[in-house]
Amino acid sequence: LKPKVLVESQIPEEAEALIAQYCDIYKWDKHEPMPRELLLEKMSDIDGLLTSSTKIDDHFLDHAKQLKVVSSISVGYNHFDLKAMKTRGIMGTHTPNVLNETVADLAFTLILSTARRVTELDQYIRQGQWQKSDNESLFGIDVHHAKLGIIGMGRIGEAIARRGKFGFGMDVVYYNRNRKLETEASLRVEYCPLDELLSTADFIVLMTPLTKKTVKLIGKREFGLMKPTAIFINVSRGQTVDEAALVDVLENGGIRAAGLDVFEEEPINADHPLLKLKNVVVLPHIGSATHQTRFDMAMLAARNLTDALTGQTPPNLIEELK
Ligand code: 8YV
Repeated sequence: LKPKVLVESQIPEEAEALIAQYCDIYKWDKHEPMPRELLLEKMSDIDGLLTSSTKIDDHFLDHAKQLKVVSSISVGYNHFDLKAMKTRGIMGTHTPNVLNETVADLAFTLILSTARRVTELDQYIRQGQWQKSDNESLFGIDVHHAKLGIIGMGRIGEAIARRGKFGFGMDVVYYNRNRKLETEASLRVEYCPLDELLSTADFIVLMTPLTKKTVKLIGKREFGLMKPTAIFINVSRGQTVDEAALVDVLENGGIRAAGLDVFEEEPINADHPLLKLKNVVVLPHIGSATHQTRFDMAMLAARNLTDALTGQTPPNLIEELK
């Protein structure tokens, strides 16, 4: 008898075919997320779940008595209650590495588009405001040779640092829970205490995972330390930032601009005050969303799932669950 798998996310045929070699698949193939009630009902005889963001907590696990593994198509796993999973011996896997360069590209997209006001000026043309003469009111700031401060120097942070250092000649500093001496040597970047980074960087990129310790890591006090010319970029999780404080500081000219791929609540409400601000560039959580990278992530998640269900150690078992 094959193990039963619930595939809750949209995945490519190739990933499905890989899973089908070893498992019986129940597939949710609608675009909207599977309703929680239906999901809980389905979980009663499921051995493995393939998901992207479903919250795995005690309540969920109470409905999933057969469950052995949750394989997430994401590098972040803040939707996993690690304690609940560990207590019950449930494996959890994620998809690191394959998205590093893609997410770093997106971070730079936000850096460049906030600095050079790309979305604002795109609107300016579309609204028929382009006059013949060049005009100082359209000017932006330089990215090249500016100071880049990266908060969270993991694999993606390093890919961002490399672009900044070697692509744009930036002065790159980072803050991380622990120092990364090898990274400092290979990328020629410097460790910097958080407050000093906040008060000196021209571009501040938040790239930390969301954990109990990083909830609202950047709030009123931290925004207050930033230079009025600073640009703040968030490509991690919305909850790492106090969004109300961000709105405040942007409205009051406390910083120059913000580039955001993530929000406290997703999808963000179309009436949200952030969306009224010209100096904010927003994207709908697409950091890893290229065809190739999402394909690679789905294949890796499928591999993690099938390995776990065929008695092998999946390649990307979450560290805290080992
Ligand atoms: C995920 C992400 O695809 O990997 C992550 O942690 O944020 C994205 O790449 C997304 O979370 C899926 O919902």
